[in-house]
Amino acid sequence: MPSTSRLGLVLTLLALSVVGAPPAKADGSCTAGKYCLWLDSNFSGCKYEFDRFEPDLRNSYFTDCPQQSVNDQVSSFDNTTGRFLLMWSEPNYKGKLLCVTQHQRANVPLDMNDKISSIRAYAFRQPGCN
Ligand SMILES: [Ca+2]
Repeated sequence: MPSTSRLGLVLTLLALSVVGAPPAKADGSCTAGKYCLWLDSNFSGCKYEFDRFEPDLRNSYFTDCPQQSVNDQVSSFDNTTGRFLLMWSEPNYKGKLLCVTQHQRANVPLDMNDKISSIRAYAFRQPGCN
């Protein structure tokens, strides 16, 4: 076998191993410009990364745990954007409200832990948020 085709085979195998790599494991990082939610506190467990409004988290599933609904399960979050996030305990932006500031990364307060059901982002701080 000429060395050039052997090199080609090696490169093909390398490419296949990259393509066939398993999806990224759950970790505590969040891509810049996205919002991230975790099933557990301290940015651990299943993660959901998104960048849109979420009127009803019953329709959303953790990226790395496709059977696990995000609804009523969120215990920590990371807002890597310059926007303000509002999180509600009920779908369609209703119920109890949790205000998240720009670039805030924290555990969900105890009174909202495992309750968040809808999320919306705003360019400006909203009434009802300090
Ligand atoms: Ca809820």
